[in-house]
Amino acid sequence: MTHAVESRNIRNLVRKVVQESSVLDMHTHIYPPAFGKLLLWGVDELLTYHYLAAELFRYAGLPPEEFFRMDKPSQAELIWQKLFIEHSPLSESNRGVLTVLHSLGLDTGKRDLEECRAYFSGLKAWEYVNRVFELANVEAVVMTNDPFDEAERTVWLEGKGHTDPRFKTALRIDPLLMDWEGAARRLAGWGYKTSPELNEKTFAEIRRFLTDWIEKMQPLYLAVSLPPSFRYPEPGARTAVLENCILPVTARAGIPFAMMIGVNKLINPRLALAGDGVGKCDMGAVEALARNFPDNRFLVTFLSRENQHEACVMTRKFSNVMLFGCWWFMNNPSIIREITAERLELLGTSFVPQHSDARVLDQLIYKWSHSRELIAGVLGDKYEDLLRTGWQVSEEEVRRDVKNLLSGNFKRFVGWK
Ligand code: FIX
Ligand code: ZN
Repeated sequence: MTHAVESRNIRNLVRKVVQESSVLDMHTHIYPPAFGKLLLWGVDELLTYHYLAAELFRYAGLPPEEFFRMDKPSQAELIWQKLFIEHSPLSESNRGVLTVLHSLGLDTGKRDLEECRAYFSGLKAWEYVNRVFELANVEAVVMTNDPFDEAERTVWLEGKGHTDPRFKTALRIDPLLMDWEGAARRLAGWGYKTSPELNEKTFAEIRRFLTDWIEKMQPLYLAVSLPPSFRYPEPGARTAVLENCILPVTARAGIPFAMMIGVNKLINPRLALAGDGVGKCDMGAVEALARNFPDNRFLVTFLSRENQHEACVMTRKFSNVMLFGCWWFMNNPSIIREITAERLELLGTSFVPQHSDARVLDQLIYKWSHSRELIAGVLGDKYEDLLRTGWQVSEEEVRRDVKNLLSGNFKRFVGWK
């Protein structure tokens, strides 16, 4: 063993390597400047992120409808006052805003929102994209590219989709599996001969739609968000579209299908994007898909903490499954520590520990700063346990393992070129 790391040094080495290793952020909602208003950035967008909006309504006796009628600066000022000034910003989403501002060199101790706003006023979007990617040490992100979203469709139909190699694509197809009747009408409007009746002709046209958009977007994977009630197989459109369209097309295209499972959409519709809830899903559905479609690859993440242990066990059984991220309500230090340890104990380094889900560009800074610290801490524990057996590791091996976790495992799984 060349240069075995001393046990007393392993923690510091792991922390250093995790900080230095760049990340491939495999699921986000951020876009390059060419996507126009789809790119959100700056302190007012940070403050009005739907995570904070949900928390605001717990303090401010304000009807959500009244809040959503306010303009963005007024929303941001109310959130700043209620969540940061009148109450200590202890929640993860609140702390995240301050991590971003502090990382940018702003003095959060002054609690001066106008001073923070002034920092952004002179910035160009492309300048800030470079600054954020550098500060977050992110080499590339995967977008969420939804052809059913008019603003997104327009960008691609105008040929502006591929403008920055740091922004990779993922084809998002929720309506096909969540609202087949509505999707059939949309596809028919775009010239696909689909009808709500799921027959071979319709299946062929759905496959043509998917193939057209795979050609246009060159996605690393196809993705969908599914409710806890998702079952497979089950009677109805969802299983039919999966079996006859999505799985054959992704297998032929050689790209994984990403299933993000556990969202109960709009449990409180008055909160809009902030109104979604969580539920435990049936792991048997994922096991059946992985078992019945061995030539397909599946990226999977689960929104409920109660699904995490069985997700690790399921992933052990299927090498065509890659478990990823601490998604949304899971993306909190207490849970990230718990499930990262569980995953290392059950899966070794054969998983993707995190994605940011950033919806505002600046969030890359805090989501990766917080996650790196947590992942390094748990990894340090595991290497210390390992060295206590007399096993030795080199710095190169630690760098190899960390690179696999932060980018290599995902790249190999999607056939990254
Ligand atoms: O379905 C998704 O991609 C979810 O991540 C989003 O809908 C959700 O709003 C989010 O951004 C959570 O972090
Ligand atoms: Zn997301």
